[in-house]
Amino acid sequence: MRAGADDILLVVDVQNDFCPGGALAVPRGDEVVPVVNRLAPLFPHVAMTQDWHPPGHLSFASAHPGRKPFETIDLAYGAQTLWPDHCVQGSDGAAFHRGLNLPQAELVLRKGFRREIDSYSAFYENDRRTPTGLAGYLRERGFKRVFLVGLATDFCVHYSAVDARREGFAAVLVEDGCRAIDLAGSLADAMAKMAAAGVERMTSDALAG
Ligand code: VGL
Ligand code: ZN
Repeated sequence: MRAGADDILLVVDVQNDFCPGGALAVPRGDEVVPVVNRLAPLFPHVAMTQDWHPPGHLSFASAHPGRKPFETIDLAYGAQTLWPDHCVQGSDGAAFHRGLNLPQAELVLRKGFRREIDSYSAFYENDRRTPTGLAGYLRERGFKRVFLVGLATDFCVHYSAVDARREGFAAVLVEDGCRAIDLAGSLADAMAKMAAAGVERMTSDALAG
């Protein structure tokens, strides 16, 4: 399988805080870096997302006295998992992994910058209504299919893939280019929801071949 002119690689949240040693480390999250570096040159177009929270973001457990990371609370828009403080705007944790080699990336889309709303998806914030602008960008540029890699499979990659479908794009999860947090069955749940939404699955080897 070869990537064509209508295809774009979307590299989701490959940031220090999601890698070992980071504030919200995804197990073996750094292992996606060589996969992404190998894959990206096979695509004519590459875009990246960057989780980008202001201090005191409402997805942080620290913003809710008495609450702990990984608990769930109800916010105005529904259930929200609470996280350790992570990807604070301008911090080292919010920077891309230093091994990532993507000078050709055409777009860096920041998300989660509104204090009151989290944004797992690259397309919609967690109220599922506030758009980030990515769908319009991709449509205006004529892309038809989005290949997804990055962190974490069961959160930002999952929501982005499902929303790509919702916005009428074909979506392909490059499985070995992702790693999961896997909080209480969230990976199995994410895989089921992506399958139901028509997200295809592929390995990076199938793309390179
Ligand atoms: C993510 C939890 C909180 C992700 C971002 O990139 O998957 N997960 N913020
Ligand atoms: Zn976040």
